[in-house]
Amino acid sequence: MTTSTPVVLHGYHLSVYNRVARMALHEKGVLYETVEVNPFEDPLPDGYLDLHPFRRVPVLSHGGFRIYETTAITRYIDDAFDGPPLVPVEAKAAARMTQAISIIDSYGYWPMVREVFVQRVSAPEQGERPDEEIVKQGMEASRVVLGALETLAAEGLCLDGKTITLADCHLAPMFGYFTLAPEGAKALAACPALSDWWSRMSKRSSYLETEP
Ligand SMILES: N[C@@H](CCC(=O)N[C@@H](CS)C(=O)NCC(=O)O)C(=O)O
Repeated sequence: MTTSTPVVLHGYHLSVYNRVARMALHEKGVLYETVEVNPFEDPLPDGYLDLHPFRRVPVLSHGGFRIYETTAITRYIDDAFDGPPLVPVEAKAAARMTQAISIIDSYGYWPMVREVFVQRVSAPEQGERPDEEIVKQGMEASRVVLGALETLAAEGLCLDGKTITLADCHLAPMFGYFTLAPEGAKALAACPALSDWWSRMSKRSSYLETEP
């Protein structure tokens, strides 16, 4: 399959995981089309469950090849297309990249995005009062995640904001939302290596061009 085969990303414009995939496509310089699917709507568009039985976004389609789960999607993007490699060749750096992605997926997404960001930023935008108990609980869990990622960033094998990897693409959209909450921005400021990473990443064109 060549790069002239159409690349289509089914996703929701506000979704962090959709933006992760878009950032990887931008970093590789891949041209793609988007199909808007809001996974929170019921019912989902006809046939969507055939693309993603777990009712999530995104799904990538490249010719007849379809794939869901963002980590698999971004790995495919890195392997299938020309452009700068997004997975380090060196074993320890590659392992740290995978570790950072796994940390944010397993322990970061829910508290940072679905608790802190949704309650502090989205709820008031929709005229709702934030649930302070959920924000507090989300911040407690998020601080553990920031601490773990600060250790990785300080070590220097990933998240240096200069050599871009799939971990940068995976983390940046979540940090973008998290830092819109004042307590999120304050907690990040207490992590010097991660703050350095974020000040570079948040100015990167792949991040800016994929702004929801
Ligand atoms: N494990 C999935 C997670 C994707 C995910 O949770 N996407 C969110 C949007 S950011 C979603 O579709 N949420 C719908 C829901 O929770 O019902 C992946 O890596 O792609």
